[in-house]
Order: sequence, then C-alpha cells, then structure tokens
Amino acid sequence: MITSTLWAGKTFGVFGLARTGKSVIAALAASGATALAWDDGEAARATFAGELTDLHSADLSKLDAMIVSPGVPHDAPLFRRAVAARIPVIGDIELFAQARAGLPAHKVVAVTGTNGKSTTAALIHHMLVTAGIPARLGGNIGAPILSEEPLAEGGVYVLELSSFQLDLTYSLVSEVAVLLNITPDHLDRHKTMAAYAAAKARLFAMQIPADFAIIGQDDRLSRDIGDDAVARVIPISAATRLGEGVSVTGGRLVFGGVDEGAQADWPALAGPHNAQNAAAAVAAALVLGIDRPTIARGLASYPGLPHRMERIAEVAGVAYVNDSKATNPTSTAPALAAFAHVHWIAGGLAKTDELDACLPFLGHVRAAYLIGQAAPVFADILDGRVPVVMAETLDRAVALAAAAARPGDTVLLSPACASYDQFTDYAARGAAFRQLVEAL
Ligand code: UMA
Ligand code: ADP
Repeated sequence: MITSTLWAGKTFGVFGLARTGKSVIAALAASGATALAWDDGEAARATFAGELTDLHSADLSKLDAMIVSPGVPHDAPLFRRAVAARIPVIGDIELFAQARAGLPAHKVVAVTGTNGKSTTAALIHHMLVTAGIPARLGGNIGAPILSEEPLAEGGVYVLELSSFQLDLTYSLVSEVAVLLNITPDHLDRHKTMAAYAAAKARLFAMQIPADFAIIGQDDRLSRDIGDDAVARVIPISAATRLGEGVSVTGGRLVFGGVDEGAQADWPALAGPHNAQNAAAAVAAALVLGIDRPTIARGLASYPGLPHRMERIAEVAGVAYVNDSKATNPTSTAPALAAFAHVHWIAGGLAKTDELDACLPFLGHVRAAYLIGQAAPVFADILDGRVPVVMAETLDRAVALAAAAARPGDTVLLSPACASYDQFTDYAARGAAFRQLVEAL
C-alpha cells in the first residue's frame, strides 16, 4: 500500500466507497490520518466494513480535503457542498501525486485518451516487465494505485487515467504522459467536447519541459493538446509515416523514419486501433530507455486483456469474440472492421445517439442483434442497411446469433454502449457473454 507522512494527523472526507474509496481509506488509515467515510448508495453503505459519517450534515470546513471517487458527478449535492466549503476536492490520483515525494526515486507514465488506454498502459507495463524494470500498473484499469505496493528505486508506475480522474488531479507531474485520441464519450458528464478535451489537457499542463508528451496525431483535439504541451512532444500515429515520431503504417512499425518490424508478429495487437496503441507504447518504452530488441519481444509476447476483442471460443466453426469494453461507437468500429462476417450484438446505455464511426464497416455485418435501452435508436439508424433483430437481452441475442451464424462467421459482442442499464459494468457483461457462449 502507498502511504504518506504528509497525511498524518489530518482529517479527510471520503465520498464514494467503491474500489477507489476503500483504497483511499486504507491508505489514509495506514498513514495516521482520519477518514470520514460516506456513500449515497445504500448498497455501498451496507457492504462497507468501517464507520460511516453522514457528510451531508457534517461541518466540511474542518476537513483538510474531500477525496471524491471518479464516478461521482460534479453536480452531486455533497460535491457542491465541498466546493462551497472551500476545501480541496481531489481524487486518489492526487493523493498518489502527493505521496510521490516520500517514495524511492521512480518515474510515472500516465496514459489517457478516449479509447485504447487500458491496452496501451498494460502494454507499456508488459514491456517494462520484459525489460526487467520493476513496474506497477494501476488507475482506471480497475486497480486503485494506492493499493499497490511501493516500488524500489528505479521503478515505474504506469497509470491509466480517465477524464474523471484527471478532473480531480492537480499536481501529478508525469515523466511520460500519453494521449491516444479524443472522440465523443462521457458527454453526459462533461457536456461539451471542449470540456472533455480540457480534462485530458490537464495531464499535459501539469508536466515540466524535461518530461515527454506522446501525442496521437489522428484527431484534431489531440493534436491541439500537443501544440500546447510544455513537455517534449513525440508524435505517434496509426496511419501516417512520421519523420521523428513512431507510427505503424501499412502494418509496419516505423521509428523516426526507419522501418523496424511488422504488426503481423504481435498476435494480441491486431487491427488499426492497436497500431496506434503499439506506436504509443513503443514511444514510451524508448523514452524509458528500453532497447529495441526488448521492445520487439514485448510486442510479440503481449498477452492482451480480457473483454477487448477477446476470442473466447469457436463453436461449430463460428468464432465468439468478447469486446464488451467497446462502450462507444469509435471503439466498436475497429472490431467490426476486423472480421469479415459479423453477427453483431450491440446496445446498452448509449453515450451518443449515433453510430457514425461504425457505418463504414456495416458491409461486414450479417445481422445486428440489439439489446438494452439503445435498441430502438440503433434500430432506426441500422434499418435498411443491415438486418436488425430486436433481441432485448444478451441471452436472447447470443441464442439468436448462434442459431443464424454459419461456419466462418463471427459472433461479436461489441456494444458501442455502456452496460449500466442491464449489468453492473462492462466486465460483468463480458463475463455473462462468456458463460452464455460456454453453455452453447
Ligand atoms: N456515489 C455517491 N454519490 C453519487 C454518485 C456516486 O455516493 O452522487 C457513490 C456510488 O454509490 C459508488 C461510488 O460513489 O459507491 C462510485 O464510485 P466509482 O464509480 O468511482 O467506483 P470505483 O469502483 O471507485 O471505480 C472507479 C472508476 N469508476 C468510474 O470512473 C465510473 C473505475 O473506472 C476505476 O477502475 C476505479 O475507480 C479504480 O481507479 C471504471 C470506468 O467505468 C472502469 N471508468 C470510465 C471508463 O473507463 O470509461 C471512466
Ligand atoms: P480504454 O481503456 O480506453 O477503454 P481499451 O484498451 O480497454 O481502452 O480498449 C477498449 C476498446 O476500444 C477495445 O475493445 C477496442 O475495440 C477499442 N480500442 C482500443 N484501442 C483503440 C484505439 N487506439 N482507437 C480506437 N479504438 C480503440
């Protein structure tokens, strides 16, 4: 666990008692601080082992800070009260930033972007491990960083950071910061694309000139953030040959203009989206001093992550692929592109009422099986372009797709939606899909 002497004797409010809140409370307690814990959710309170304090009626002005979980919206009444009480309102990543001064010398690699964060962060971590460099992987990937054991001198903390976490972070100076891409997502929280991009830009505003900013060049909002970066910028791209950067162009890895390898040698990194992720991870590895043969070994041996284009079974010649983590149209598009004959299970809680990024690949779709709240909206968009089946639930969708699929086809769960209307999260949705497939 990561602790800090800076917190000893202080009193913090901890708002939100899921993974983040629990890790914060443990780290604060181990550091000699007092944590006043609250969650608005009855279920979260019922399963919380420690003492609760109703922070809605507490005097917040006495607190040293309010530590808020990333999932709490900024218009939540308690969030507003904390802001009005003029105390710092911060997240667990800011606590980590504070604790860094007491840790053995180390580096931080922070990865953000709309899509590809987990893959890129996990790939960088894998390359560090392959190179024999002590490393930890945490953050939005599902492992709160304060729960990790501190590293010995020379270690590297790889953080996956969401816009929600960045909005609560003020002093994280990342030696290496990665921005993959910015496309529409989380607009219910941020309201505008400009506000969403501004949250991502914070990561680069906190850097110093000696640091490195690895910036995706494939969308304008990301390029703009690169233009304003204070750190040294390394451009990366999935598609463009970049003179001084790293790109994967036509399936070839290009470093600073030199062709260095082929994507075909990286089994868990297929597709144009993973070309971008690989380019970013290679740039980070180079900056961290990992040599090129080790980088090549890391790309080849990367095992992939569950719920991201994860091939879970082949039944009667039909492949079943779990891409439950694709929670917006831009992340679903590469999955549709990757397979020739797709029975596409989509829907859930839509983040936008369009599927624009997916439309170019509808030629690959034999039929769409729609589930969840988004089903009627998606049906309107897809009607007349592909056969549409209103399946409503995942179990019906799997049964109908399995019945229709022929050898050589792919049954793909790539919902382009959040899962919260029918599941606790994307991982539960992916696990349910796996169970249904295994029962076929
Ligand atoms: N709550 C209140 N009042 C409110 C709103 C929420 O009390 O008004 C409570 C809820 O009852 C809940 C807690 O606050 O108990 C919410 O916590 P949380 O949603 O932040 O849950 P954690 O388990 O701490 O998960 C968070 C991240 N969740 C979100 O950003 C929504 C996890 O990212 C992350 O893995 C974890 O911290 C560890 O860092 C998940 C995610 O969906 C995977 N992220 C989004 C994404 O990837 O698109 C950004
Ligand atoms: P994140 O952590 O940002 O959600 P993941 O690495 O978990 O990203 O990938 C989630 C999904 O997004 C994958 O299933 C894949 O379909 C898609 N994806 C991954 N990388 C990219 C990328 N660089 N650009 C667009 N889509 C991507």
